[in-house]
Amino acid sequence: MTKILVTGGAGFIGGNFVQYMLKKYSEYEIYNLDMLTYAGDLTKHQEIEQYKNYSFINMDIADRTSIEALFEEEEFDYVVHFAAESHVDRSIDDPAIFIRTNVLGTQVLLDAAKQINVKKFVHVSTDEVYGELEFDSDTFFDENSPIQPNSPYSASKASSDLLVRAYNETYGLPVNITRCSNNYGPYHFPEKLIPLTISRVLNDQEVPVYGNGNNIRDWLHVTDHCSAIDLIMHEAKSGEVFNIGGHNEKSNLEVVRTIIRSLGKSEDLIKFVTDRKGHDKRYAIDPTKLEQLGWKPVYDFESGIAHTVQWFLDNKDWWENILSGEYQSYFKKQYTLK
Ligand code: NAD
Ligand code: TDX
Repeated sequence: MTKILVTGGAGFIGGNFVQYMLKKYSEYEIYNLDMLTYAGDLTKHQEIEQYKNYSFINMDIADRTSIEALFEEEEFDYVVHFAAESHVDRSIDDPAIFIRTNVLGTQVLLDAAKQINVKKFVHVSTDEVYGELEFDSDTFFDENSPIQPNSPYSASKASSDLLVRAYNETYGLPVNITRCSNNYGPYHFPEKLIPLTISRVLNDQEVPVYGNGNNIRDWLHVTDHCSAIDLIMHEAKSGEVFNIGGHNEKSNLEVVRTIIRSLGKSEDLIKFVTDRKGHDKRYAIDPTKLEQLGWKPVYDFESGIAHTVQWFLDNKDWWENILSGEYQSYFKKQYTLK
């Protein structure tokens, strides 16, 4: 059987990817490697835990000895690397863990993958490595846009991208780098704008909007990100970089208003708060290269948000459990809100 190691498969996108792959390919063995930080949880995988071709490995990607021993033992065919510290605000507060996990952790995995000659190492990165675009321009990020990260998070992701590129050039490790726009969907951790807004609006609590709310993000439903990675993993030539995005640019205020409207609540819940330091103005993806490989997203923004809001309504236990834990102290430190 083909063995696929998914790192970060207890988190938001990796978790969706593990479920997507298990449901689509019964002939693959899926190994979910995750060290279960605040952002990882296995309750999302109750349904797939019985699958014979699924296993969980509790491990730190930066633990070189354990990672190298694991790769020697299992001889994975593919590595799809999601594990990371992923929240920009936390990186502004405490960058060090972002360098350890995102840079050193990626290097450890690359060394282990090189040692056993994996067929492909897919490195899941982000459009934030390109920095920001101006508001009133019709420019987009393409795969040749300069790498100009602005936050400690995006700088750590850019550093890992460059290592992946170097391992391909220097050692011939077969790789792809993917750079996706902002995701949303089931199991999105409620520190990020969309799940934060949905959970707070459902509890009739204020929603913090940074600055004037005019910053723009390009949104993609997580299932469409999963299908893109599936295609790239199987079909793309080694060494290629792919941007992933679905032409859904929205200002933060538009996003928050859409959610408030869909839940029948009042816009009085919007609270403008101090802006994020170094807040990137606009992200927008040109996905032409990926479309030419045959990819098409299923969701537009309206249907994707409707699906996501319904999921949060149907899965209150999952996010209420998160809100009641360590999250409380993070939230109090980050915001002063009613
Ligand atoms: P997430 O924070 O929800 O999940 C990250 C997972 O990685 C968690 O399960 C966590 O436990 C695990 N992890 C963290 N440190 C680890 C370590 N040292 N060893 C093992 N596991 C560890 O993140 P996400 O939003 O699902 O993002 C996944 C990947 O996709 C990241 O690499 C991120 O940069 C990238 N990405 C995210 C978005 C987005 O909108 N969320 C967009 C583009 C790219
Ligand atoms: O409380 C908030 N208020 C607010 O106005 C939060 C948490 C965010 N925002 C704004 C900041 C951004 O302009 O909303 C926008 C989206 O913010 P986040 O959800 O934190 O996402 P972003 O910073 O854009 O980064 C996300 O997309 C790219 C992911 O967290 C990254 O992991 C991914 O690489």
